[in-house]
Amino acid sequence: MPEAKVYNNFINGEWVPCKSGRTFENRNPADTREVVGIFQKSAADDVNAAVAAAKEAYKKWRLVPAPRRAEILFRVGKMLIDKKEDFSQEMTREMGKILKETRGDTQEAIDMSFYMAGEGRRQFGQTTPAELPNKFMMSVRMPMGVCALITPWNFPMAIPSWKILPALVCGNTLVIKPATYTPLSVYNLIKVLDECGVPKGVVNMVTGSGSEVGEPLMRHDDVSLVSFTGSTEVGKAVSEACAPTFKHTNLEMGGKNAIMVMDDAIVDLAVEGALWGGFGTTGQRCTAASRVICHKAVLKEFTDKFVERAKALKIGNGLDETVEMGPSISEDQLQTVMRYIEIGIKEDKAKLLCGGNRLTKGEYAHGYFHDATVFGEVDPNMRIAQEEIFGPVVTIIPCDNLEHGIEICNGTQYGLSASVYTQDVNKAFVAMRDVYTGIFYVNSSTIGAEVHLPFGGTKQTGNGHREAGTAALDVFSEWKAIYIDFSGKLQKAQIDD
Ligand code: UN1
Repeated sequence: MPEAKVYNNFINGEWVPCKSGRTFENRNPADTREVVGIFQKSAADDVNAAVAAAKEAYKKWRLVPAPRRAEILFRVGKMLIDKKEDFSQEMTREMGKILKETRGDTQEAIDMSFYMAGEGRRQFGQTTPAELPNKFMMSVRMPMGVCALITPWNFPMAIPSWKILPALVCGNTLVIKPATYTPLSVYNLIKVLDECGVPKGVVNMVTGSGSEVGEPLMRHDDVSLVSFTGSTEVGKAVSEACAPTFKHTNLEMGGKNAIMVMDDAIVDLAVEGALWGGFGTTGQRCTAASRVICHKAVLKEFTDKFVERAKALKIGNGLDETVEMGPSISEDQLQTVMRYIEIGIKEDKAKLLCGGNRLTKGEYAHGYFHDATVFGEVDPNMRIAQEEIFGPVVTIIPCDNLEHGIEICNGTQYGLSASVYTQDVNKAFVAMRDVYTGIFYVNSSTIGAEVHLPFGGTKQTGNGHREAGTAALDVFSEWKAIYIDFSGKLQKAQIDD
């Protein structure tokens, strides 16, 4: 294997090693013999330098007209198009998901670049008539300062782009801490931003662990906002750390998303959707369809077809274009998957219909591979039907009718995404109204959100914010209401003459 490249932090417009000189390896989860890159194992002093740079740069960046800031974003979108294939190949090597999906991930960053660039000429506020004569009023968005962005490994470029690009177009500066498993994709994105002309200090990247980089970053007094995507457990810690000073937090966390298959569904279509939603990204999407709630009338047909297809999925290194499912991200993640399968069999006593095995032979010997696993006759309260596994495990839960299906669908602590397969428009509308999730699909899987609608969930999936769409602007800016009195005298609102 060729010697791995060393990648530096990006602080104040310079690529610099961390102060302690320590590094960590980024290895390919499909073949751990391959070191994809060597990254900086940073700590609080590196974070402090990055935040100081971002704080200084904010003074000028907030005054750059938004359409000018957006010109950089347009260039970023164009450069990402040119580099899409290389970046996607590198992403598959560091993260494991198949090339088709890493191309989609890079594409999502391209889409977000152009979409947020458009916001350079929008960011609309309101003007409204005043209740007093010779008085004008309006609302405008204002930036907030230094943003701390803590991003996950499952969408290594898309999710960083959901945070970086709206933060920038609104006039903020930022420090990003990429997931330790996937720093290369964030490095690639930051390099593009630099080459497209982002001024020094506006964007900073510090790599390293959650405890050594994430913690001091989110607790830093000069950080105004923490935007985090990851587990509900860590999200809670972020929320608690930020609460005493009312630092803004934008949290995107877990899901236990369900596809509901009704008795009038086109079963083959539902099978396709359940495969894509359940095993795409090896089940490691927050939006993964980890539950299928299936009407008893079509349960046997759906289950037979779904299990047959799950068994036939081609598993392997995502760089092979014929492979349909890659490895889990890490040994830890794989152990979690295996632990839940054991819980499914022993504690829940659910019926294992296929899968349940770690793959270790031949081409699988050096990776974190597991076969596609399906449990049938699952009770909605079983742990495998309630807890987020984040792996290639799907539970099939029988239901009696739509109302029963919706009750099961809503019966978890999460509320990210859900879908219904039905040919009945009335049922579709009832489901659209009554399912309490942030994202809902009709006759499609639980995955596949586009960048110009809000992304996020209810209950313990989030804290009421949404990423993407114009909702992202609400995360990365604050409203200011402005009143201008041109009467030349003191006019008093709400006071009788
Ligand atoms: C995630 O599930 O972690 O909607 C992000 C989708 C993608 C983004 C998913 N566009 O599935």
